[in-house]
Amino acid sequence: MQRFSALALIRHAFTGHKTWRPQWRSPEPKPRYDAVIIGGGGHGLATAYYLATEFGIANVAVLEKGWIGGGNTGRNTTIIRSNYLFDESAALYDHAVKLWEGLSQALNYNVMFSQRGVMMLAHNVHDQQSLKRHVHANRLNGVDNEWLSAPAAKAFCPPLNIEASMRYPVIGAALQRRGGVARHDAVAWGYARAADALGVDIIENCAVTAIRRGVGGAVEAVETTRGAIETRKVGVVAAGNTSTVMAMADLRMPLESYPLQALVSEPVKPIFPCVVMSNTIHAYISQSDKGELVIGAGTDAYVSYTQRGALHVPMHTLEAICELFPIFRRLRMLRNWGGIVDVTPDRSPIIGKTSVAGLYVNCGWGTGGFKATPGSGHLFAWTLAKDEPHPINAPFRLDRFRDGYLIDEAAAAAVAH
Ligand code: FAD
Ligand code: PYC
Repeated sequence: MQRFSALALIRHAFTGHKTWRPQWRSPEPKPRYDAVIIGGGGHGLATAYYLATEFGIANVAVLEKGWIGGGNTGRNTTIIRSNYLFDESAALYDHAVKLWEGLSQALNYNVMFSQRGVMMLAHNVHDQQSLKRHVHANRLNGVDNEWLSAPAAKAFCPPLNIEASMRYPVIGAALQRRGGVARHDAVAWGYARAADALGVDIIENCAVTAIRRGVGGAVEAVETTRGAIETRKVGVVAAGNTSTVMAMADLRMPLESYPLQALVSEPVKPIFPCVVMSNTIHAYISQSDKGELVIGAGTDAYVSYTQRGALHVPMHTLEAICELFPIFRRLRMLRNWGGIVDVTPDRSPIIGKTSVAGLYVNCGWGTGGFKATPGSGHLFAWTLAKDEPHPINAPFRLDRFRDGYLIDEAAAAAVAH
């Protein structure tokens, strides 16, 4: 005769789960996976990789509604830097830069990380004061950053226009030499291949549609377009879509989703040696190894879930690029696209536990999470494995918005938006 626990019967009566099973008095059956990661972008795949390599947890599934790297990971302008103002942020992003420095070797996959330097331009006294403040704060935190005069900035990046007659003349720049770029697809593929080899299941075309919770509200499974999957730990890493996924567990997130755009030119011979960003006149640019100039535009002014944005946004960026680099005026643009970024009120990410047992979240990277990919994956894996944050991600907890402990990194992280 089957015997049911009273709790199981009550749960069935109140939740009406379609796949309810008799609860034997013997121990609960082991769930299918030790952990499920929702989102097969760089951050999700890196999380699975570090769960397997650092914490010996390889019985993990990464669920991706489209194809791996098809979200922001494959849509960004790949700028990597750690020149953030606040101590918490500098520690977070520099943790990532240090992992980038050994990533191709660790994954045995060339992610084409190139530390060619990231230069941020100053166009007025306010920019100069703000960027110098960053230089000093970074150096106190052991993060490299240096101030360049306008002629020194031009020597570092010869196509740069430093004519005093410009509408927004360049009066100096902050240079982080350890900053640079990487190949975005390769980051997703490298982590995926390495995680797969360690036993992680990566399941594409598998959208999560519900998060099922059991006794006490703890996570017990996810429902997907390919069936239900049992697990007691779910990590949500679904940039741009975080609010909709978290709503499946009845959690409201302090996030807004915006389209952010980028574009590339026709390929040309190597001409642009570094990364240049101008927050004030809204432009950032580098050259990919294929030869295309990679140009970042801004976010739309209002929220949306479309992976495209308004045309006037990249047009405005191109005006700024032509003024800063007149040599590019006759280049043709090949294509433009958008991605959905989710933005917190203090422009800093959220990496941590939630009020739902077994549910963890990693989001809010806004316009700047590509550079964080290895660090984010490593810290999120730690948090999932130990059920507590690493000291580096402890300040980035979700409930900081409840008690007002805001990091407020907007000035450094919001780039040209
Ligand atoms: P994603 O790669 O977006 O992965 C999330 C995945 O979750 C997606 O693949 C999505 O399909 C999946 N998903 C969503 N919902 C579900 C569901 N219900 N079920 C299953 N899967 C789901 N950052 C920088 O540091 N430097 C830059 O230069 C830079 N430039 C940028 C330029 C643009 C145009 C854009 C759009 C972003 C830029 N960023 C930049 C930001 C950066 O791209 C992101 O912060 C980062 O890539 C986020 O990585 P991710 O792995 O969290 O997200
Ligand atoms: O965070 O460096 C950055 C960045 C550049 C473009 C978009 N984000």
